[in-house]
Amino acid sequence: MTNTNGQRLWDSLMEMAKIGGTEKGGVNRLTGTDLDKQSRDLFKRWCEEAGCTVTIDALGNMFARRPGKNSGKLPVAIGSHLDSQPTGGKYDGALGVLAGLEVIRSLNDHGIETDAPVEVVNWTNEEGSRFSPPMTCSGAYAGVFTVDYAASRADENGKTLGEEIARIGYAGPEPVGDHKLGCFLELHIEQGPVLEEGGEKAGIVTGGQAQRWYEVTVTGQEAHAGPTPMARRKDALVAASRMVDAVNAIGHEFQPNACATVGYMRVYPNSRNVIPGEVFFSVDFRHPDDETLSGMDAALKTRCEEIAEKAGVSLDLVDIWHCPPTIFDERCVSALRDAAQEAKLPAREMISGAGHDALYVARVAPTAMLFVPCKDGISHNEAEYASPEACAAGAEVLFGAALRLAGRV
Ligand code: HGY
Ligand code: MN
Ligand code: MN
Repeated sequence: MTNTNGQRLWDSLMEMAKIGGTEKGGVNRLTGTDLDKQSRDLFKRWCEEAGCTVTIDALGNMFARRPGKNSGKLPVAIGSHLDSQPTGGKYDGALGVLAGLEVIRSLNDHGIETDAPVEVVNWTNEEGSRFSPPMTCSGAYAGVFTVDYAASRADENGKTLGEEIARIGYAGPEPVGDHKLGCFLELHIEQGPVLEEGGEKAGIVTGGQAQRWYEVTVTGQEAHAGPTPMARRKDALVAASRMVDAVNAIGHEFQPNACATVGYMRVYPNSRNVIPGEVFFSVDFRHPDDETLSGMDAALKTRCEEIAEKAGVSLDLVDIWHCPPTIFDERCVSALRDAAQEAKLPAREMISGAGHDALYVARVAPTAMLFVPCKDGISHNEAEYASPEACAAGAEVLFGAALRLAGRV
């Protein structure tokens, strides 16, 4: 017998996944789009149907509060994000938000009054796909970014996060950061293979690794693909390709644990018979240790400068984001660990390879995360899958941990 209703959670997940659903079974629900609005509207309706009061801050962060006996206490918050990657999966973010709602629904089912209020949170723009960097609005909430910086982040068409959140009607009245939380729990699929390979059903997440993001612009010279001799070319794409190879080499050289990715590239003018004059691309570096990440940073800059010099192109390499390693709060970690034990789930402790809103919320409130396994560890892919049992187990552990932290009257 469980406290939570796994079938209801699964039904809500599948209902939410219809918003921005893709042919391959994933979701494409980018921040500030009409689909983002639809997902927010649905979430808000469900929360209000569950008796919650929903407040929204100026960047669209949504807080759905279930009252506790002691309204003066700061809430136990549970949440994640409803925005997705362009070829995202049904579970990344949505599971954390809807499992939080399931905890609320289950507290209602059992007529449980908690001492502290319990809240469900949807953070704006966790993915950083349309508007970089990621975790922008939980970052602004935590004071890592100014609200103006977050609102000013523009997509490739020049539209800003602030304009788009206002356009969809989710620029709320609450000042960002004013909505204080007693603690924050985030359930997420692991997005890697560790739990599935280890046979565990729960990951008690004790922290997150460090990250650095860069934007690189390589400028050569457009010229005709026919009459221009090879020796006279300033081919921005050839130089950028060597830099991409250098990024990958750095990832392999800084093992164990380093991750290095170029996920986004624009070639200009992108015409078949023109030697590319300009290439813009992203770099995503990660490592659990900040010192080692700094070593990767230095290697990137040295090698890209050497490649540019040799190719006769110019280089503009900009550090756009650094998120140092995060250590989560022991009391929140223990609540999750004990609740997993109570639910008789085989669990392991681990740190998060992916970034999550929890990494920033941890700056201003005691925070911890819970992972559940996803099939083949695949995520940021339309094939992303977590079983109904894994999702239900995650909600059950969240319920137990939230009750421990909020207190039962
Ligand atoms: O990039 C990340 O790790 C997260 O999915 N935004
Ligand atoms: Mn996520
Ligand atoms: Mn993600």
